[in-house]
Parts: sequence; structure tokens; C-alpha cells
Amino acid sequence: MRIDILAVIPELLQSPFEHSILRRARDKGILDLHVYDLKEWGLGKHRQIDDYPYGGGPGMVLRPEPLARAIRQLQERAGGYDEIIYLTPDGTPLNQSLVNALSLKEKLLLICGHYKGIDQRIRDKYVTMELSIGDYVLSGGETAAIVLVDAIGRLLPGVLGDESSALTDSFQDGLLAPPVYTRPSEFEGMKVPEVLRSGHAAKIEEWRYQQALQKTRQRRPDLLSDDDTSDTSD
Ligand code: 6GU
Repeated sequence: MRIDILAVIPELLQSPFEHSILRRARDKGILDLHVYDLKEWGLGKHRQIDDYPYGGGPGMVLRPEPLARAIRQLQERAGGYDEIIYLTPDGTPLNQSLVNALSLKEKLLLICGHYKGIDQRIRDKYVTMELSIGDYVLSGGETAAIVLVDAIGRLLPGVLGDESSALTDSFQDGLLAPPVYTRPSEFEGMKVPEVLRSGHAAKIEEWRYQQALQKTRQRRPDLLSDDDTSDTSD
């Protein structure tokens, strides 16, 4: 999969993709990631990319010409994108099923906004999807792009060592993940639940499911259908 990122502060996007799982994905050639500096397409000798908003008000807006030139050039270079995604707090809230769907695409362009955002005409003409990573405001879209690339990258086939482990994540089955334990079997007076040391696979699976269900009911009842919320065995 190819992911191109158009950023106002490309420096923010260096280190996050150079470690652990995403590093392995890139080294294996499974994730082909490129970061571009919008200022390369800036206007005039000052490489201007932003300007005052029409109608007044605080903050600056990213001008359309640098964005349009960058998008068109990158489109040509990549041979077209499956989606051109603008990261913005007023976008569609990202969730695991959207991440799953995006992980099946071949080529994505991510546009990181800044200041008061980008000129609406770029959104109208070039952007195919607008995503938010939650109901809070970040200083720029770069940190949101890191979140999105991380969530997608770890799902790409061949990236995770244990191919099945992405399937047991929180949210993949609509439930929060159950508690996990490792050695020692007793720590500061607290024992690992006996069932996990029993070697009884079916009982372990059932325990994990019940724990996941209980945690989801308590913390995220919105994730459960009406059937699952009515049972209050906990
Ligand atoms: Cl995608 N961008 C910004 N700037 N803030 C956000 C966001 C995105 N998602 C949530 N808050």
C-alpha cells in the first residue's frame, strides 16, 4: 500500500514511522510511505501557503493554489489515488471499520490541515473523504495522520508477526479487549486468574469473552446492541 502525506510541518512525521511495527511494514515494502512539504508548492519567493480568511475573523486559511498544484502533481506521480483524505476535526469520526476498509485500498493521499483549515474549494473539488480522530481539537492534522497511518499500517497483511492478533484487538469484534496477564503468577499479593493457568482453551475463551462483555457494558455501553446490555450478571 502506498500512503502519501501532504503536511505543513513534515518534521512531525519523521520519527513516528521509524519504529516498531510501522518500521517493519516499511522495511518489508508492505507500506510505501512518503511525506511531502506543502511549502514546496508555496507561492512566490516566500513560499506562501496561507492567507487571511474572507469575511474576517481570527486565524489563517491554507490557500487553494499550493494545495491544488501539490495534489495534481502527486496524483500524477502516484498514478491516481483511491482516496484523497482531508484530516479535520469537522470530518467523519474515524472508527475501526473505517480503518479496516481503508487498509484494503492501494493508494491514499492524506492532507494535513492547519490554522483555521483549508480553502473550501479544495474540499469541494479534490477531497474524497474527510476524517476526524475524535471530538477534540488538535493544533494540526499531522498528529491525526500519524494515528491514521498507524491504525491502517498494522492491519496490512504480513505486518503483524502473529497474523491473527489484529483480530483480537479492542473493537475488532465490537467489544473492548479483556484483561491480560504475564509472569509472575503472583505480583504484590495479586494472583493471575486461575482459569488462565488452567490450560483449558474453551474455558479461557469463555472467560475472556465474559470479561470483554463486562468491561464494554461498564465503559462503552454505546458499543453494545440492546440484547447485550440487558444482562447484568456483573
Ligand atoms: Cl483530523 N485534525 C485536527 N486539527 N484536530 C482534530 C482532528 C483532526 N481530529 C480530531 N481533532
